[in-house]
Amino acid sequence: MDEIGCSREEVLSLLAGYRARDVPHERIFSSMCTVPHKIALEVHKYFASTNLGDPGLYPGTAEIERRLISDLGCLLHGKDIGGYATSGGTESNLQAVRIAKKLHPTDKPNIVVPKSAHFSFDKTSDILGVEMRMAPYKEGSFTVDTGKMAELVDKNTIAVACVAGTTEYGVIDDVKSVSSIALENDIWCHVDAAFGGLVIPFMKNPVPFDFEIDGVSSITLDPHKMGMSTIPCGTFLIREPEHLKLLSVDSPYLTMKTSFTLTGTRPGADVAGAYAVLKYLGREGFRDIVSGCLENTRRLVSGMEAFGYKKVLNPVLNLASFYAADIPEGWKVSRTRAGHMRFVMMPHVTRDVVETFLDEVSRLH
Ligand code: 0PR
Repeated sequence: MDEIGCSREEVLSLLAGYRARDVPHERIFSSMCTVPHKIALEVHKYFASTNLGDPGLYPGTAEIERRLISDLGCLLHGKDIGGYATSGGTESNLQAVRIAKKLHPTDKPNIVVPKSAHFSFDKTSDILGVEMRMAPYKEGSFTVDTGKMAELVDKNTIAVACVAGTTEYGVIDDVKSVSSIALENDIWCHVDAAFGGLVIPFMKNPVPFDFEIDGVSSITLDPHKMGMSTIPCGTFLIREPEHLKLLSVDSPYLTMKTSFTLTGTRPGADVAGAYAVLKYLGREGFRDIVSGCLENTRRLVSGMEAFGYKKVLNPVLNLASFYAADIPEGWKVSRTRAGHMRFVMMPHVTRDVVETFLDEVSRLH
């Protein structure tokens, strides 16, 4: 750190230089985050100094968090759903397993997750000392084989999890069958809808994946993905709010005397921004955005097929995958563990972006 500070202009120009090295969003197909909605950005600044870790000091911002959770809970067919705003899907998944562990004390706890489970479950397993058992895919699909999943459950299983909008292929597990396994064994059922939670409800004829299904205990849904909030904003939604108390520790000198969240200091800015996006767009606005992303996904697939690239599956959500493809210079496309090219068709991937990309691909031939 320098002894003497710089001028505002110097600082801004220094930082702008670093920012210019980042990949522009118009070239990013590999991210589940996107350019925040303009209303989220505006609100973020206004709430920048708020800390939800001490909600008694910010009762207004705390009320926004409650409304965010309640609105998302309703969207996911819940009644009086509990929860809180997390730092993202990783924290929400971890908290679900923490609760399951408290509910089912055993010497050698295990969780059964699909092969598609996000790597946050590996972290969860490591941190909590809970064995992670991976259920394979159903033959010819990228969704979990629920029969094999049931076979992996034993007396030490504390939870089963499934994914609604998998990270790699954007497919949706059979949540109903997974929740039946949970109900039969009287264990926790967690649905990781970090990505799909703000896509599936806005599709035509959405498949059931949420609190509408009896056995579902908790859901991860990230506004910082398809909710176009500023980063970081995840949510952890829980059917029985009382269960959050299992995570409570004393926080005697704060305005709240107990704390069940994982982090202490928690930003209110992204939470207010996420709520602003919900209010501003409404269900209608989200339906438009989702339908645009799905349309662009179909356009990418048909464009790539025209060049002879084979899709791995018919896209379910706004995520496309191909067996192999030549990618023009400067574009960011990721590969799945199986080596497939993966395109996440976020709101920043506009029709123009898709056409520019396809045009550049055409010039490779
Ligand atoms: N659950 C699912 C289904 C996810 O896809 C992700 C992250 C998580 C949980 C964890 O969420 P947090 O990262 O918020 O803790 N999915 C993306 C991924 O790993 C995250 C991401 C976003 C990665 C933007 C890269 C990127 O540029 O692919």
